[in-house]
Amino acid sequence: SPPGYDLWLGYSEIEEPALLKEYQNTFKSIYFQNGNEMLHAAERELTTGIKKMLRKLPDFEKLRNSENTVVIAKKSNLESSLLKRLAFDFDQLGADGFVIKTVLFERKQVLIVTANEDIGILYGVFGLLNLMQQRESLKHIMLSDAPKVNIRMLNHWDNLDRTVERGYAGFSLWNWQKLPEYIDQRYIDYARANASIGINAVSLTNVNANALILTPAYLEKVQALAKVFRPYGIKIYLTARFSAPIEIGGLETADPLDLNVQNWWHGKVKEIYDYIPDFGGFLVKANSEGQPGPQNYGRSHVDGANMMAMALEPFGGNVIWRAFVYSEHDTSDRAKQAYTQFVPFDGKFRDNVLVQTKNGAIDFQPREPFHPMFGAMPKTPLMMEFQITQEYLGFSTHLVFLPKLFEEVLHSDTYSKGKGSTVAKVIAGSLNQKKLTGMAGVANIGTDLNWTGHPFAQANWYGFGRMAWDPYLDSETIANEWIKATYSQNPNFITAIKSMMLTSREAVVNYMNPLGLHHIFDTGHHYGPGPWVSELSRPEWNPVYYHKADEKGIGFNRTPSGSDATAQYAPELAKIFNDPKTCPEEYLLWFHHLPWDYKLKNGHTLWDGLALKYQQGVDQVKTMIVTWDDSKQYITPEQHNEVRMLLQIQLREAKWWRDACLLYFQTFSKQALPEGVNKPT
Ligand code: GCW
Repeated sequence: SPPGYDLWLGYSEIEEPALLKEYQNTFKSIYFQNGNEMLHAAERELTTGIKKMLRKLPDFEKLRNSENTVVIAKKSNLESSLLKRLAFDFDQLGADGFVIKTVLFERKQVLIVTANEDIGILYGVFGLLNLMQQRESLKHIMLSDAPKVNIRMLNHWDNLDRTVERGYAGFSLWNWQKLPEYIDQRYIDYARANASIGINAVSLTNVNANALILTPAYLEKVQALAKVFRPYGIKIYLTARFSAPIEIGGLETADPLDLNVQNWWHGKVKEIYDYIPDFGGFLVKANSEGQPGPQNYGRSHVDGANMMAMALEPFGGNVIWRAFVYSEHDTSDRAKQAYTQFVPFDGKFRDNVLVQTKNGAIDFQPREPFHPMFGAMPKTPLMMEFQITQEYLGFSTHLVFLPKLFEEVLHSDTYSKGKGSTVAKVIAGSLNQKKLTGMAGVANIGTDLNWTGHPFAQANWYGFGRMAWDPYLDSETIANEWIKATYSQNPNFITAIKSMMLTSREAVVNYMNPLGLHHIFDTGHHYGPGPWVSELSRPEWNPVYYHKADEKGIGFNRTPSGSDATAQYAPELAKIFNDPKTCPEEYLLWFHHLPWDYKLKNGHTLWDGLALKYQQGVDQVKTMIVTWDDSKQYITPEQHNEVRMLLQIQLREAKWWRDACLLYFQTFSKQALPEGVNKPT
């Protein structure tokens, strides 16, 4: 396969002789329970992995016998004597969980992979392959794992013409023209990659939706994809355009309280389930950025979401209703609007509705404080929406390891039930005893040979999946796993590249949006810097709205003397954010408008400190380049070169950000650059 195509499923050969020997002894004779297409998919994956890692294939047996050194079967298929040996409480596994354990059975070591359900076996096999890719000994292995979140989902923003909104890795994978007959191998490999990290849901189409996806001509094609994804435990969701009853249904209205509209959705849902019996449900962007919605008819988000929920309920489907709303008619702080619109509806949504909320209150910035809604809707299943595609983080050109960002958000404390009420607990449902939980990531995947454009952007897909499975995982563990599975087992390489990845997120914050600055991107494409006044009509689409720089100072006052957005957080937090002395400096200008000579904690003035942060970002990219060049010997020249070239662009653009922002802000601060900050060239 072309470079990077295999993602983290390269299954590189085991080189350490002792470990190779151990594995060869372990995998002498494998009993793999026969069964449906899901078990077959799992068995195929194990075969591929073992063949590549061990160079030779052991016997796979369909009949259990005393020679078996590996037993892979559901609990219901294990003999009671073996179960006894295993001594494991299967209740904790649920449907998706698995256990991998080596036991002494009839005087032989037997490695067991077991689960309650087929899907647990699939995840268990990927878990086993992961252990081998991590070069873990299996001699005394005892690993049990189960996901902490129900819906672990990718949101593709793919249009039917195969362009991808905010996509930087080629065109959409979905070849609508050739579907349903032509099944691209990529669909299968995509499903494998997702299953390997536990992703179990995908929404195929852009949230800025085209109603045509709900017509039979397309449903047939979606059905074909569903068939490919099913053995890998992946359910399909579709984006539902709220005005679809008008556009494809011939009705005059899409009013959710209109009986004809309700009937239309009931009929449509039934039709979809005829094609796809395990259809997941709808993902809806309504009354946001010009998309139609219930408010067009004077109805509320609850009216809209519940109307669709009722249609889906009989079939077990869900509505994922997005909370990313802000309006040109609302002149209050944009950061406050979603909370204002949604929090009063807490407890009013039907049971199969999840409200999907972006990690921050503005829009996928390099850094934002967590969205205050996460601490304010205890009666509603809140689903996290992260952006894996790097709309505001240098597209697929800049190396930025996003699990650092995800972790920061998930570890944030909402204080909604006192200290320790983290966002992770809200998402995992443990804080408010939620039965339905979810996490979505806006995909960064396209037709590029390596799927994601930047080879390191693969780590963001990988890391998202791992954190959706377990929101308490830390980013360092994820980086470690990914490097080993993707690049190399060499400890020097791993140490160096891990530290490069872990600093990369702070670097991008520093050279783009330090000290809580946000949305100072060039208008429309959001790639380079553009803090100056833009041509756009809506004030909140104008970067000056966000930084509010003037001769006196810079920043957005969101304290009670300003927009009072801090009041949307728990009182403990609001208090911390309201005082610039206690407000974490990474959020300083998010919450405060401060004079240019305001003293930062390190003693620098705000102007000097800001300039030094921009410089630090540039320097961090320089260090990344040194690290990468020093690691050349551990990878192939091609692997080295592609990232080397990308890092050169990143460095040039980090300087561009620094120079553009500092020159612009300097027109207000009217101060010289401090020592240590390079002058624009
Ligand atoms: O981040 C903004 C993007 C839009 C996107 C929107 C959303 C799909 O600039 O391209 O539209 O958010 O999340 O709905």
